Amino acid sequence: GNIGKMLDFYSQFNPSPLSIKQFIDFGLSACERKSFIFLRKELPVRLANIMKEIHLLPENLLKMPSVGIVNNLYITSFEEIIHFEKVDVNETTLDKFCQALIKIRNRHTDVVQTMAQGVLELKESHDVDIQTENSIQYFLDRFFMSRISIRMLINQHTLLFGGQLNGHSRHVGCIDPSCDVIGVIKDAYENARFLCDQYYLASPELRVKQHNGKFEQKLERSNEIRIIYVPSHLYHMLFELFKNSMRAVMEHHGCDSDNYPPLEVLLVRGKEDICVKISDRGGGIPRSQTDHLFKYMYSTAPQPSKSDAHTVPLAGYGYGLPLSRLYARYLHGDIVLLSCEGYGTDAIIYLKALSTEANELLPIFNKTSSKFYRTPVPTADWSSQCGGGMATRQLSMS
Ligand code: W6P
Repeated sequence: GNIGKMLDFYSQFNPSPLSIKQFIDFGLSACERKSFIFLRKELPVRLANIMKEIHLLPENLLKMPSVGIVNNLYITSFEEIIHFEKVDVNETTLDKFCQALIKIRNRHTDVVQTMAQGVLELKESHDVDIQTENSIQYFLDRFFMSRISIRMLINQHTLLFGGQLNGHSRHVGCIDPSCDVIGVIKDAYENARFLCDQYYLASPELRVKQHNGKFEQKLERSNEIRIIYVPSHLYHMLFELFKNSMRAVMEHHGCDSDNYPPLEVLLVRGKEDICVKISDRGGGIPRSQTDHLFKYMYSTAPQPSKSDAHTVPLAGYGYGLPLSRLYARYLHGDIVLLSCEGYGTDAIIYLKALSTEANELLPIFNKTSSKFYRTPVPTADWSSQCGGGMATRQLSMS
């Protein structure tokens, strides 16, 4: 049908990744018309690229009701945006466009949960082989990354031009050009600690150290570490990692202990990287488990019961760690876990120190994309005796 043709058309184009510097420049020159012209093409391109990929999912997953729901949301939103393809640009159009974006953002609020539900539906109805699991991992990383990027574009446009301008704030849309990293660390810690106290009636303390390599080299006048970043993304990563560390410490030391080892955070600014290392003495995890913590299929816990009103669905689904890593990777950073089993775990957030290197990382669809969904599990070319021990662990406090 017509929608199919439009999808074919827009999926031919590669998404245009922006750098954080471009986001800022766009925001400061603040031309709503320019933003509109860019987005009415770029949003359909990003939507079409990922919608094409939905159809490459393993057939069994594609048939799950929740995946159908998500697919329909995307179709509706795609259609709403391409309505703006050939309209003349006046005040009314710009206002309608803003309203449409807000409606689309609200429509897609629960997509992560719905997708997680789809994965559960698959697990409950089929045996999932390794190849299917790999395809799902590959897809969800790309799908959620696409979603992060689309929401970023929508947020920037609606915050800059949606009427409620906040002239007093230094923020440019959702970007803080002088983001106080220590401030975000303390904020995320306090909120994770609040949950931890509710759950365990105690919580580990926080110790923070910072080292500004650029200050040391006299490249900066202040040793305060401020970066150009999206504070909400940084908060999301830190909050998730703090919850995991706190949980590990509380479980490892028993709730009747009155002396929990503190969480130690080291914040470092180098020439190229900003590192935030969170060290816990929560007993660590076996090396064989660390990669699994980022897998959607391992972390998908059974649906929290409706009676358990305190359960936060996302935490219950356990997509916190893989999503946090995507937030880091979105602007070419990363999250790495290093554990010493029997002692504790270091979680490191890497961010780009230079706003010129902090470009969006976007999945692109092309006609060879399907090969990634058909790639067989490679045959072993190293000897091995061990099978896959697959203990599932629910990591997030909910
Ligand atoms: C653990 C397991 C984990 C995951 C992520 C972050 C910190 C920690 N600590 O024991």
